[in-house]
Amino acid sequence: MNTSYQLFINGVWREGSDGTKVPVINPATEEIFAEVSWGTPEDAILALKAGQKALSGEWSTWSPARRGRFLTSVAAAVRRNAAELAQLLSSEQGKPLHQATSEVEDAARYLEYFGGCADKLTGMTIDLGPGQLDFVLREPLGLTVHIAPWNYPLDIFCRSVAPALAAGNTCVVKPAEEISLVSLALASLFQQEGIPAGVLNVVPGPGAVLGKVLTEDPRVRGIVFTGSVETGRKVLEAASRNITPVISMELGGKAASLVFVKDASELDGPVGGAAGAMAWNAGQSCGQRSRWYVRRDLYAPFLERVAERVRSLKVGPFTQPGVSLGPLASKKQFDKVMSYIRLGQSEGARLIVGGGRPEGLGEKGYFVAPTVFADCHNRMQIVREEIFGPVITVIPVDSLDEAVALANDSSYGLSSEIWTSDLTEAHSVAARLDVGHVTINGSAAFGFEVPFGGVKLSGLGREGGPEAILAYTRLKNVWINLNRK
Ligand code: TXE
Repeated sequence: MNTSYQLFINGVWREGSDGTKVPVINPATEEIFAEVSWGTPEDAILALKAGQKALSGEWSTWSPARRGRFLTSVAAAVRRNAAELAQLLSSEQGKPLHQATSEVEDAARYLEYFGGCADKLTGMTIDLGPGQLDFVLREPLGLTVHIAPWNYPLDIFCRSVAPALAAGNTCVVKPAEEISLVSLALASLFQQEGIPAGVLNVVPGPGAVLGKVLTEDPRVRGIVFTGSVETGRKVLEAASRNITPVISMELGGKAASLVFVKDASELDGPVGGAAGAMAWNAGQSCGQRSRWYVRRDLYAPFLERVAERVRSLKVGPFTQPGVSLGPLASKKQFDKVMSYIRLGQSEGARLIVGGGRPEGLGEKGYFVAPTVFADCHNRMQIVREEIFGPVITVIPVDSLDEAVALANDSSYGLSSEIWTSDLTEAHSVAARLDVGHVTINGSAAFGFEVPFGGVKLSGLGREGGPEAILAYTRLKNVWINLNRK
């Protein structure tokens, strides 16, 4: 495995201009296993200049079909290198290998999906009457900036870079401080497959410093951001300086799951869903079902079965076989989650299982045992705020109307779900949940082919699906006077 990583600017690998190198820590062992060069504001400007210059270089001669074929070839390269990418992702982010492998495949699918969209973009003509011809061109926005988080670094890189490149834009990517190696490894595959210099640039480094430079610059014609609400507000403020379009902002959530199956014999699905909400990415997912509103007659058996299932989850480093969940990605996230666990207890929630470090794993590693809080209510901070860890809250409810009202009583609105065998109930709840994404009888329907994004504080814009790529384009109207003498 490579142990020293550099910035990728204008097709060249380089150190940051002030020579800063930062150690990269394996969150399961707290040991340093690599180092990465960090960029400075000067490096960010170099990347922006390279991206802007590339717009009129060789890249502008590539047909949409060629851009599409290129992205497909990068997808194939990602698959050829899947084992290595997954190993790197697990090493720096902590998720078990099977989850890292699934994320690598997701990254390949985004590249493939938007590669396929590249030559399907069209403009239109508008009939204004005789003597005139009016047509509408669909053009790329230009230089785009992509600020990525650490929870799904490969997946989120590809879900915005792929449509941006498919539509003919150029990109500067700023990965999260904690997790940037996989983004750089991915960039090397783009390079290997022949991306022209400057079309894709990756600048790791301090978010507050680089993020400000990248989002305030007048050369930038589109910004994509995934991260916290607080930083999202800063990005919007910075973008307002030059009225730079914000293509999408995905700012997390506090997804609700409504358990309304017929009786306790149908609890397998929701119990598996609750365990999955804690195990997948150790709960560090924007769509994590963290609030469980359970019909009162199902409440006791649900809690009993979830506790039993959670006790069977194996927590540990990705190097151990059969691990269901790994450590949290960083010390910062570990401290945040542990403080919410303490808060939950002081708020009066009943701890059913978990509640601290798992036993038998020693003192090293940012491990948190899957934690279930029962007897919660909507005024508790653990129910209102995004914890972003393997913690769920469970709340008994007496009716579907009450469950929908409580689910919607949140400043977030990314996604939510219902478990039910009643089709009418399912449709009615889907219509009433104030979120961008609803699932019924399962949580897994996130994907490349479907629009994903939120309402309220969860953000704006949609990633994925056939319309997502349109947000990376702009319309230009052209009118011709056909009667010129
Ligand atoms: O987020 P930040 P953090 C939530 C989750 C998590 C919390 C904090 O609850 O616990 O946010 O995580 C860059 N201008 N989500 O501190 O700061 C930063 O370098 C521009 C949910 O990591 O928002 C990183 O690349 N960019 C979420 C990115 O913003 C700036 C995923 C996100 O970091 C910047 C991640 C600035 N001023 C966290 N300051 C989701 N939606 O899934 C920092 N950054």
